[in-house]
Amino acid sequence: MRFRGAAHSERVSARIGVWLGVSFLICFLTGLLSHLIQHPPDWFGWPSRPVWLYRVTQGLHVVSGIAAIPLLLAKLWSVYPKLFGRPLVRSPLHALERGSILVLSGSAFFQLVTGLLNVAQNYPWNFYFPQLHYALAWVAIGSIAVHVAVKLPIVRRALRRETEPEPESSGLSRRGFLRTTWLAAGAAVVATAGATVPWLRPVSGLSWRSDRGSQGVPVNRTAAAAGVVDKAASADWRLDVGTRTFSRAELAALPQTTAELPIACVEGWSQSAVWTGVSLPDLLRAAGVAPGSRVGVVSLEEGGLYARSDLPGEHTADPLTLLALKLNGEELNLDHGFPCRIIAPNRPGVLQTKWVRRLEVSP
Ligand SMILES: Nc1nc2c(c(=O)[nH]1)N[C@H]1C(S)=C(S)[C@@H](COP(=O)(O)O)O[C@H]1N2
Ligand SMILES: [Mo]
Repeated sequence: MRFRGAAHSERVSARIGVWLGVSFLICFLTGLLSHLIQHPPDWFGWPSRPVWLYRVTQGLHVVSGIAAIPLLLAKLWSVYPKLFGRPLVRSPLHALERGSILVLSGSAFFQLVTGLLNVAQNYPWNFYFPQLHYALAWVAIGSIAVHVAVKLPIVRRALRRETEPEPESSGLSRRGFLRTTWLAAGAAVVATAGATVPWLRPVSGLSWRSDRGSQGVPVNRTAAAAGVVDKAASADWRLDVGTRTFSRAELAALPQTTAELPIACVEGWSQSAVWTGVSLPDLLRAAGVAPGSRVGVVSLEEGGLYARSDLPGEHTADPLTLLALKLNGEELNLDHGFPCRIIAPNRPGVLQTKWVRRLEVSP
């Protein structure tokens, strides 16, 4: 079998490979960071400032993953003739190399497809997505590292060669193939990045999450879906903070803080809004607790994955960490967390617990 298409050259393959490697590395590091923030080990601390940092890192995670999809397809296209090379296995090292490419392609594909479906909020599986996505990230980055190490001499050679004579072929030239690849990656980024970059929104056809939803902010899980409508709307609702109890009127009578803070969902959309409520340091002081204590946030919601979150001391000492009562100047509605919700700076959306019932203070 002979492959003579312009795309199947070392140089084309190496150039796409470099960009694919860069986007995978960005995607891996930002994903690892997001994982550490959500499941912090003892040695890990995440600051509460700047308020927008997680919004940027998670936006980068989704954008680099999306850019990687056309790059991966182009890369596979440019090297697939090799997959038919014979003999199948030349040496143990060669077998290892081929095996690692199989693992690499499989895990990379899995990551990109599950990530994309997650961004589209489409969950056609019944496993808990983040754990598998996280585990396979290590498999993907590990096999990429092996692949890069093995191919480094070829990549060097291919990138150093200034010009290679174009093979005589009909159809797309090398330059044309590369240009098409960059265009496809750029288009994929622009089509989705509007979910987190406000000025891209008008041209961002696939960023369907932005600006939809009540009070100017998207809603991931409604009060009805969480099964909290009756309890949240009840006049009997009270908030426990350590050993103290507050009614909503009492919360509204405490000093109020207003701040513009983003919700940055792990699914890639983010949206800034103006929130008003009691700052955590003020609330803790009113309850006789020292700001800077660790606090567990418990929702009225029962059994949901996000029915509970933990606020590290750094966040409970930050005057911008709010127990919000208002959103964009209106009373918080049920879907955004009425009677009150947590809005803390520089955190993933999954930790911005809605329909708060209790703050548990740890010593
Ligand atoms: N109790 C509870 N709080 C929750 C959730 C939830 O399912 N239950 N979803 C979280 C997620 S994933 C996000 S992105 C934000 C979204 O808040 P919003 O609906 O006000 O935009 O709320 C968070 N708080
Ligand atoms: Mo989210």
